[in-house]
Amino acid sequence: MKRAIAAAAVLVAGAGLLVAVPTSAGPDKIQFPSSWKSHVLYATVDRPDVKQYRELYASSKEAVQALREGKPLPYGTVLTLVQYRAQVDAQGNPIRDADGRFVKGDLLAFTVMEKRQGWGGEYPPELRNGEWEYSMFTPDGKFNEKANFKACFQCHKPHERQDFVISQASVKGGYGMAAASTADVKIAGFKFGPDKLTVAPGKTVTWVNGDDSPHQITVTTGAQTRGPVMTKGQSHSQAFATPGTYDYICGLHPSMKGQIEVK
Ligand code: CU1
Repeated sequence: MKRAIAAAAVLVAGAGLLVAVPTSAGPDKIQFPSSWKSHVLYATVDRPDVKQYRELYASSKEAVQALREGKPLPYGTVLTLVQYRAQVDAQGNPIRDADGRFVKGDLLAFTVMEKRQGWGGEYPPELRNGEWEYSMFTPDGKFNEKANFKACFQCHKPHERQDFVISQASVKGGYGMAAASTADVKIAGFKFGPDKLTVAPGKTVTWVNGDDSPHQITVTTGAQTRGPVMTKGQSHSQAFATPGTYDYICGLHPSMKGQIEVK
């Protein structure tokens, strides 16, 4: 009897703790979505820059519907990004299947974003992603405490208008590419086209992002300049007044390289 009372007291104390202690922000709020295989596969992504093949799962049909309609996702939504190594040939280049897509190799990691009512209030406005939290897990479902969670918030922040879900661009139709006709450099498949461009001094160069993934023009020659993060269909323009050779990369995917020659 004594033991039962003690146990009850512990239970009450535990419940009291849950109520009294304010929730703290952070990845530990998210549990590993062990049933991810039964979630809805809504997109697959080839990532040439890191040689990965990725699958994107949503925890409900309603969440996928909201993505398609460009609406905020329902509370309780869990989006799971499953990252695989892309299979490569003898030269280390990713192998492509009959449809030109990457082929799934070893499982590398899980990255999860989850939205619950009231989450996120602890973050400063410049970092907060609405009511989303992010977490990362190893292939065997263990929490990856070494992950840089701040980077999740920073990278998703420019996608506020699509409820911070970068992959919405791959699901939602109707993204106008009208700006593409004004592009000097088009971005497609994680490549700049052309990757080398020669212009006269004073010319304004316009880049247009045709990828579902965001990109960011970052000129590395001279004083480094970082353009805004471009989501799909967005453009960035920058004038080059002084003759010279200017190297640039994508600030989000530094393996993407390009060059502007001004002469
Ligand atoms: Cu990029």
